[in-house]
Amino acid sequence: MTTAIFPNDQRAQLEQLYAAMRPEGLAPLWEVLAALVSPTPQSPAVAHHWRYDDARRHLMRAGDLISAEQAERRVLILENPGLPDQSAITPSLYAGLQLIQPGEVAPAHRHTQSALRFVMEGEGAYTTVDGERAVMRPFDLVLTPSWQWHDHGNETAQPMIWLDGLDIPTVRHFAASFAEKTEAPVQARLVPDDDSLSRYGRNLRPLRGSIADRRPASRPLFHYPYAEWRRSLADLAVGAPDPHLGHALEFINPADGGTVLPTIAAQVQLLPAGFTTRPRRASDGAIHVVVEGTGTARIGDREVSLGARDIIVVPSWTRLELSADSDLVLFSYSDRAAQQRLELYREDRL
Ligand code: 1HN
Repeated sequence: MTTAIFPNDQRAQLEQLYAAMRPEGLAPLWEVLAALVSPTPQSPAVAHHWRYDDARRHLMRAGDLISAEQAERRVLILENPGLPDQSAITPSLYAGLQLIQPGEVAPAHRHTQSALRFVMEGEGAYTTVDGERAVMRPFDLVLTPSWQWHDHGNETAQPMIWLDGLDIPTVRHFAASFAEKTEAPVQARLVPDDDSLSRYGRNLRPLRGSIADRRPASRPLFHYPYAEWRRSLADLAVGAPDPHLGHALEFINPADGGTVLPTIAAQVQLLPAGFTTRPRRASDGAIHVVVEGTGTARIGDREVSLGARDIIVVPSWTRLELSADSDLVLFSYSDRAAQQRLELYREDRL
């Protein structure tokens, strides 16, 4: 309340006016303008760190108490402490850790929310996207684009855990959620496993209009295996690291060279042992996952030590500085894709 700028009698009369107009759906802009149009981003999200082993312990306990089928999706939401009860890790994004036990299935459904999965542990379970299985290995990236059917299954003997990243708060913001389920819990396999990797993942595509061109033209690829992105990152790391990013690669949609999803961008970084980035801030809210190595993240005025598979969230316009003890490999995703489409994205290299 900006009471100080108004004399007392004016204040009282204004308050009377506000009370009279409120039931008619009217409110004074001048009381809220400065907060609405802040000179720089003021995120309600806070920096936070989830230790993988701690989260995993609770997730495995959930595995004892509820089946994947009963839960539909057995997931622990990574809730930002600054956004309680909103199922949000940033104002626009969601993150969760999902467990599929041996023999379980997570039944088929589709929704307008776009999703990515980043595999944390386990090998050989699958996600089926529109009739095609992606067989998942640790640190693979798998997409389920908006409105594509997807179910998960684990026919291996080990638990499978991955990080789910979705644009749930963004879709909620637009009140644009649509969802439906199939009759059968598991989709039929319509094509060989990882068919789209060979058709669209090697700088080739089936001739347009041919029967082999079955994936949507705008989003043909949905599996980015660790074995492939890690090799590219290793080859890149022969050169000099970028002072603010280290060695960094973005996952792209081969159809247009743009972000993997319309709302979500994804990337990997390698910081050589002993390297510290220069500080940087950006208007996207980002989630980082430790793939290899150990180090330190300074996020605003917080400092956290990074261990295997730990997850951190960096809110919009928060200074980030990363240090690597050993070679540090990080995966991250953020709402940069949506911000760029809306012409909002900015970054500042300090
Ligand atoms: C979803 O479809 C999955 O398919 C995981 O595994 C988490 C959270 C909210 C809404 C849909 C999945 C989800 C989700």
